[in-house]
Amino acid sequence: MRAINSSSNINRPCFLILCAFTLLVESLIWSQHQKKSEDLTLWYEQPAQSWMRQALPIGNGYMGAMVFGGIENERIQFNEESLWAGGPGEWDEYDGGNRPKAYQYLPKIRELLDVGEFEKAHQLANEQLTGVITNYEDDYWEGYGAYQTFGDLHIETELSGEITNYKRSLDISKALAHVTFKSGNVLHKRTYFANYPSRVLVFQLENNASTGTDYTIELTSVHQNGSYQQKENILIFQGALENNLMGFQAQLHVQIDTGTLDFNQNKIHIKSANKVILRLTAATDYLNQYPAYKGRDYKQLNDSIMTKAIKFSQEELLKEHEIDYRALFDRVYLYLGESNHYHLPTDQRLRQYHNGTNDAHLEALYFQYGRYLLISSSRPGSLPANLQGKWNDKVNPPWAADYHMNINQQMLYWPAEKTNLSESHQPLLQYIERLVKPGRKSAQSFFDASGWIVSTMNNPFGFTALGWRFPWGYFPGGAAWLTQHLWNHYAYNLDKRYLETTAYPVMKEAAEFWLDVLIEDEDGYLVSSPSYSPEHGTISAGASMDLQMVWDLFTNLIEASQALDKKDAFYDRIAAARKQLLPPQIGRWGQLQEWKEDVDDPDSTHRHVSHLFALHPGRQIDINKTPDLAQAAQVSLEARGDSGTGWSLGWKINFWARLQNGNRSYRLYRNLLKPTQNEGFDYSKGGGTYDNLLCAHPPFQLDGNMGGTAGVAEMLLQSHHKEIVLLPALPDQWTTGSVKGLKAKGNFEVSIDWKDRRLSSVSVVSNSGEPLTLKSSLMATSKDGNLEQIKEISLKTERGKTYHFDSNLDLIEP
Ligand code: FUC
Repeated sequence: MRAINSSSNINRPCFLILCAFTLLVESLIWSQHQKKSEDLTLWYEQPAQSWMRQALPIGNGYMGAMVFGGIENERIQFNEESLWAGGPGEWDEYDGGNRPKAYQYLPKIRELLDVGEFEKAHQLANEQLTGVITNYEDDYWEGYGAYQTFGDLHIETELSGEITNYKRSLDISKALAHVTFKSGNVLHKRTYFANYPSRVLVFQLENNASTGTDYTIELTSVHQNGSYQQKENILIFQGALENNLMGFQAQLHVQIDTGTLDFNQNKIHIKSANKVILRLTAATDYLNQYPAYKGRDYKQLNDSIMTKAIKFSQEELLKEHEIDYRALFDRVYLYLGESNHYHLPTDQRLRQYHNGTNDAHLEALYFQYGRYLLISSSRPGSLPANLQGKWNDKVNPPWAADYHMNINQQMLYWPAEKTNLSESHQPLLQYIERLVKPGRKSAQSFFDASGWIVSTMNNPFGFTALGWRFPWGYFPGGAAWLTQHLWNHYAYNLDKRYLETTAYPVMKEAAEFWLDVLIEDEDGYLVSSPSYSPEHGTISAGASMDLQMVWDLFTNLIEASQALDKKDAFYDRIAAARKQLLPPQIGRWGQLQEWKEDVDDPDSTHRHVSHLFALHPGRQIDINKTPDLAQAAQVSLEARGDSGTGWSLGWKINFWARLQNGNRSYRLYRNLLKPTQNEGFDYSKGGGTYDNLLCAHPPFQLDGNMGGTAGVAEMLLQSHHKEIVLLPALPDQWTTGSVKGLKAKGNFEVSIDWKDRRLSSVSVVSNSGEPLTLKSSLMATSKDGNLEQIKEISLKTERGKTYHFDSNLDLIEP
């Protein structure tokens, strides 16, 4: 009342000015708010002590680097993706691990399984159905190898005066890392980025001291079989791995604005500079070509990269980087709500979050971080991201930082198509094609079968054999699972040429293996034998996961054949075999059976939940289409519990999303974001998240990050069947939000705004002009004001058009 009275005393121009001022202030506050919620920066108030937990990753697909942000002594550890020990260079008789004629023992093993002699079957399989390496005992698997760290840059800065205003940050919306601080009155600013088009890492050191600052830059490496030389302003580190004589070279170009430069062995002394620009590139003679895996002219490659890169200024390289990176990253926007913790550094924020506070912005940041990490570790022309992406500081990293095919490698790429990063999927897709040649030989050696396989562990030298120990090494289904990626690439983008010339032949050969090896059980069902549910239980005949993966592969092939109008004899064979597969079974405690025998232990909380493949990433089990099986999957999932290693939590987020239980997915997402310091292998307490938001298996594994990102996408949008389901697993916490640019099968890009758990608006870009079906389990307000179930809508679309829908999914335009 009083306000109205007093305003009536103000004359009109004053009142208008006041209104305009209020509006301005409000819009400023709002834009600040907006700005904060859009700020995607990880930041810290202290340098990193730990590579694994705190250093910040940057990468251009080919190379990765971890920035520590040290003040007087900065360390930037770097990698080149192909620097691998092992393979043919290490061992003359290397043959991808194959054991010639191992298949001779198959009938005996199957016979033992048939009569229930599991122990004996296991023993024989351990002796004969295993891959060959030369040293099984130590941590380093000779004959297999491991991904290697390349080297480190150490930057020593001459400083005087008190250090203040320190900040270390990584802005993932621009893929830019910064370190800033004051030393006395001198401001120091460092900028780091990884440029993909020019294939260089760029580091800029700036200071505003009146007479500049002295720096010493040192390039070091644990690889001793190398030497340093100077070529103009380039320091070249050239050598060969001692282990397999893989040739490698790094080139570091140094540019200064003022002062002097002096090269001495592996060191560069800089005096009185205000600006130092470092360009770093590295390559090896590795070539992904069976069987030699060698032959790239890496020195020439580096020369041409560096010659071009030094023609560009730092600003030009930065601009090129930002344009290139943002073209991918900006495709998806996510807003899940506000935070009260914008003012906190990321490590503290993570702890606050764990203490139970809400921080929807941190949840969105973690989602986007997965996209950042995928773009940074996987670009067209590069190798696929491995267990640690491209980041590794060891010669003997956990699990060799290899390509693990019984969940990890696939999970790494779950977000690729869904979060609109199809280009980053390409390295995996091309890598899969390259596995076919060595994989044929493995199918032949171990099974006398046609087609191709890859098993639990794979290195970039075509190790497609079964693993060297039973049972964990036994997973010939790796190939069937991988081909799901080829099919998905088609299903999301509808490139028929790709399907016909690339995906279909590789999928077909993967299926040929199964047509050869599946056997009829006593009830006439087709089963695999021996089979093994990854890393759980013992070998048997008819482990559920095998059959679910085969169902998936056969189904994808059937759909591929339909799309290509290829209903030939092979199509008929696949269709008939799919009918004969042992279907998923419901067991004695209502669970989905992990094995053909009803022996699941209700107390097992094992991290692998392989028998739920059919629920996710498969589509054989669906909450609406097969509700009984979905219910059984839920029973199994309840029994496994809500903890697990990093990737296990990631997978469970996706499972619950497919069961349309958003609150449970959300609980698991929170568990994934549990802060941890554990860098070792003790994962009995489960996984979590390090200060740098990298996932702790533990130790660090990138798959959990990607499982988390894919899980959020899965909560917001599903299209595993032809229809698109909007917000299928929206948790209570995300009452109001917005997601833009997620991809759905059928080559659609979908944007959704929602408020108070009701849709506000939906828009769909139809990139291929496919028929569109939309539905949502959310309620809507009907025209007469009642709450009603949103109806399913279907319409024809035209290529290139955008379709806008209102809160009831009624089409507004076009
Ligand atoms: C599989 C998992 C482990 C780990 C390793 C890299 O063997 O069972 O948990 O993730 O891969």
